[in-house]
Amino acid sequence: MISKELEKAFNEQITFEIYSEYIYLSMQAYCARMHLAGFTNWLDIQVKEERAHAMGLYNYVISRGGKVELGAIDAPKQDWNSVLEVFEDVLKHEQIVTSRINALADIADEVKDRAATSFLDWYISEQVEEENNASEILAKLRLIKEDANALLLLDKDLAARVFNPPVIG
Ligand code: OFO
Repeated sequence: MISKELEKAFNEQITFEIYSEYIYLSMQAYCARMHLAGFTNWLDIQVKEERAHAMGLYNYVISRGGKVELGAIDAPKQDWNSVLEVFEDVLKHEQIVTSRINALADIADEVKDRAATSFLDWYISEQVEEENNASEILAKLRLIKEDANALLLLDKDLAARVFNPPVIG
Protein backbone atom coordinates (compact mmCIF):
# COMPACT_ATOMS: atom_id res chain seq x y z
CA MET A 1 0.00 0.00 0.00
CA ILE A 2 1.36 3.42 -0.93
CA SER A 3 1.59 6.04 1.85
CA LYS A 4 -0.73 9.06 1.69
CA GLU A 5 2.25 11.42 1.38
CA LEU A 6 3.71 9.51 -1.53
CA GLU A 7 0.30 9.06 -3.16
CA LYS A 8 -0.17 12.85 -3.12
CA ALA A 9 3.28 13.41 -4.65
CA PHE A 10 2.61 10.80 -7.36
CA ASN A 11 -0.73 12.44 -8.16
CA GLU A 12 0.93 15.85 -8.49
CA GLN A 13 3.44 14.35 -10.91
CA ILE A 14 0.70 12.63 -12.94
CA THR A 15 -0.93 16.04 -13.38
CA PHE A 16 2.43 17.61 -14.26
CA GLU A 17 3.12 14.97 -16.94
CA ILE A 18 -0.27 15.74 -18.48
CA TYR A 19 0.61 19.43 -18.26
CA SER A 20 3.85 18.56 -20.13
CA GLU A 21 1.75 16.85 -22.78
CA TYR A 22 -0.38 19.99 -23.05
CA ILE A 23 2.67 22.28 -23.38
CA TYR A 24 4.14 20.12 -26.14
CA LEU A 25 0.78 20.00 -27.91
CA SER A 26 0.79 23.81 -27.99
CA MET A 27 4.38 23.82 -29.32
CA GLN A 28 3.31 21.23 -31.91
CA ALA A 29 0.50 23.53 -33.08
CA TYR A 30 2.99 26.42 -33.40
CA CYS A 31 5.36 24.29 -35.55
CA ALA A 32 2.45 23.11 -37.70
CA ARG A 33 1.51 26.77 -38.21
CA MET A 34 5.10 27.40 -39.34
CA HIS A 35 4.80 24.48 -41.84
CA LEU A 36 7.70 22.66 -40.20
CA ALA A 37 6.47 19.08 -40.55
CA GLY A 38 9.55 17.48 -38.94
CA PHE A 39 9.44 19.65 -35.80
CA THR A 40 5.69 19.02 -35.68
CA ASN A 41 6.33 15.27 -35.82
CA TRP A 42 9.01 15.43 -33.11
CA LEU A 43 6.64 17.28 -30.79
CA ASP A 44 3.74 14.96 -31.63
CA ILE A 45 5.88 12.07 -30.37
CA GLN A 46 6.83 14.10 -27.32
CA VAL A 47 3.11 14.58 -26.59
CA LYS A 48 2.60 10.79 -26.76
CA GLU A 49 5.64 10.17 -24.53
CA GLU A 50 4.33 12.53 -21.87
CA ARG A 51 0.98 10.74 -21.81
CA ALA A 52 2.88 7.45 -21.44
CA HIS A 53 4.89 8.95 -18.53
CA ALA A 54 1.64 10.06 -16.87
CA MET A 55 0.04 6.65 -17.37
CA GLY A 56 3.07 4.86 -15.95
CA LEU A 57 2.66 6.81 -12.69
CA TYR A 58 -1.14 6.46 -12.82
CA ASN A 59 -0.98 2.68 -13.20
CA TYR A 60 1.62 2.47 -10.46
CA VAL A 61 -0.59 4.34 -7.94
CA ILE A 62 -3.46 1.96 -8.75
CA SER A 63 -1.24 -1.12 -8.53
CA ARG A 64 -0.19 -0.06 -5.02
CA GLY A 65 -3.76 0.30 -3.79
CA GLY A 66 -3.73 4.11 -4.03
CA LYS A 67 -6.25 6.61 -5.36
CA VAL A 68 -5.53 8.57 -8.54
CA GLU A 69 -6.61 12.20 -8.18
CA LEU A 70 -6.03 14.47 -11.16
CA GLY A 71 -5.39 18.17 -10.57
CA ALA A 72 -6.15 21.30 -12.59
CA ILE A 73 -3.94 22.13 -15.57
CA ASP A 74 -2.92 25.69 -16.48
CA ALA A 75 -3.26 26.95 -20.06
CA PRO A 76 0.05 26.49 -21.90
CA LYS A 77 2.04 29.22 -23.65
CA GLN A 78 0.57 29.73 -27.14
CA ASP A 79 3.23 31.66 -29.09
CA TRP A 80 6.94 31.69 -29.74
CA ASN A 81 9.10 33.84 -32.02
CA SER A 82 11.07 30.92 -33.49
CA VAL A 83 11.68 27.18 -33.14
CA LEU A 84 14.88 28.15 -31.31
CA GLU A 85 12.68 29.72 -28.61
CA VAL A 86 10.49 26.61 -28.61
CA PHE A 87 13.48 24.38 -27.89
CA GLU A 88 14.85 26.73 -25.26
CA ASP A 89 11.51 26.18 -23.52
CA VAL A 90 11.63 22.39 -24.11
CA LEU A 91 15.00 22.15 -22.37
CA LYS A 92 13.93 24.42 -19.49
CA HIS A 93 10.77 22.37 -19.06
CA GLU A 94 12.65 19.06 -19.01
CA GLN A 95 15.03 20.46 -16.39
CA ILE A 96 12.00 21.27 -14.23
CA VAL A 97 10.67 17.74 -14.76
CA THR A 98 14.03 16.31 -13.70
CA SER A 99 14.01 18.29 -10.46
CA ARG A 100 10.41 17.18 -9.79
CA ILE A 101 11.22 13.50 -10.39
CA ASN A 102 14.22 13.79 -8.09
CA ALA A 103 12.03 15.37 -5.41
CA LEU A 104 9.48 12.57 -5.84
CA ALA A 105 12.23 9.97 -5.44
CA ASP A 106 13.40 11.84 -2.31
CA ILE A 107 9.92 11.43 -0.79
CA ALA A 108 9.94 7.69 -1.65
CA ASP A 109 13.29 7.45 0.15
CA GLU A 110 12.03 9.40 3.16
CA VAL A 111 9.02 7.12 3.62
CA LYS A 112 11.30 4.11 2.99
CA ASP A 113 9.16 2.82 0.11
CA ARG A 114 11.74 0.71 -1.67
CA ALA A 115 9.34 -0.49 -4.38
CA ALA A 116 8.55 3.13 -5.32
CA THR A 117 12.25 4.07 -5.27
CA SER A 118 13.02 1.21 -7.64
CA PHE A 119 10.07 2.12 -9.90
CA LEU A 120 11.18 5.77 -10.07
CA ASP A 121 14.67 4.78 -11.26
CA TRP A 122 13.17 4.41 -14.74
CA TYR A 123 11.99 8.04 -14.67
CA ILE A 124 15.37 9.25 -13.42
CA SER A 125 17.12 7.57 -16.38
CA GLU A 126 14.45 8.78 -18.78
CA GLN A 127 15.12 12.38 -17.74
CA VAL A 128 18.78 12.03 -18.75
CA GLU A 129 17.55 11.10 -22.23
CA GLU A 130 14.87 13.80 -22.29
CA GLU A 131 17.33 16.57 -21.42
CA ASN A 132 19.90 15.19 -23.83
CA ASN A 133 17.43 15.05 -26.75
CA ALA A 134 16.34 18.65 -26.14
CA SER A 135 19.93 19.87 -25.70
CA GLU A 136 21.07 18.30 -28.97
CA ILE A 137 18.31 19.92 -31.00
CA LEU A 138 18.83 23.24 -29.24
CA ALA A 139 22.59 23.14 -29.98
CA LYS A 140 21.85 22.58 -33.68
CA LEU A 141 19.33 25.42 -33.75
CA ARG A 142 21.90 27.75 -32.20
CA LEU A 143 24.37 26.82 -34.96
CA ILE A 144 21.73 27.22 -37.67
CA LYS A 145 20.73 30.77 -36.60
CA GLU A 146 19.00 32.34 -39.65
CA ASP A 147 20.10 29.70 -42.21
CA ALA A 148 16.77 28.57 -43.73
CA ASN A 149 18.34 25.72 -45.72
CA ALA A 150 19.97 24.27 -42.62
CA LEU A 151 16.70 24.63 -40.71
CA LEU A 152 14.85 22.69 -43.41
CA LEU A 153 17.50 19.94 -43.28
CA LEU A 154 17.05 19.64 -39.51
CA ASP A 155 13.27 19.60 -40.05
CA LYS A 156 13.76 16.67 -42.43
CA ASP A 157 15.82 14.81 -39.81
CA LEU A 158 13.18 15.33 -37.14
CA ALA A 159 10.52 13.92 -39.48
CA ALA A 160 12.21 10.54 -39.05
CA ARG A 161 11.47 10.27 -35.32
CA VAL A 162 9.05 7.43 -34.56
CA PHE A 163 7.05 6.71 -31.42
CA ASN A 164 8.05 3.58 -29.55
CA PRO A 165 5.74 3.19 -26.56
CA PRO A 166 8.05 3.16 -23.51
CA VAL A 167 8.14 0.09 -21.28
CA ILE A 168 8.03 1.74 -17.85
CA GLY A 169 9.19 0.30 -14.58
FE1 OFO B 1 9.44 15.00 -20.85
O1 OFO B 1 9.47 13.81 -19.43
FE2 OFO B 1 7.81 13.44 -18.80
O2 OFO B 1 7.40 15.16 -18.34
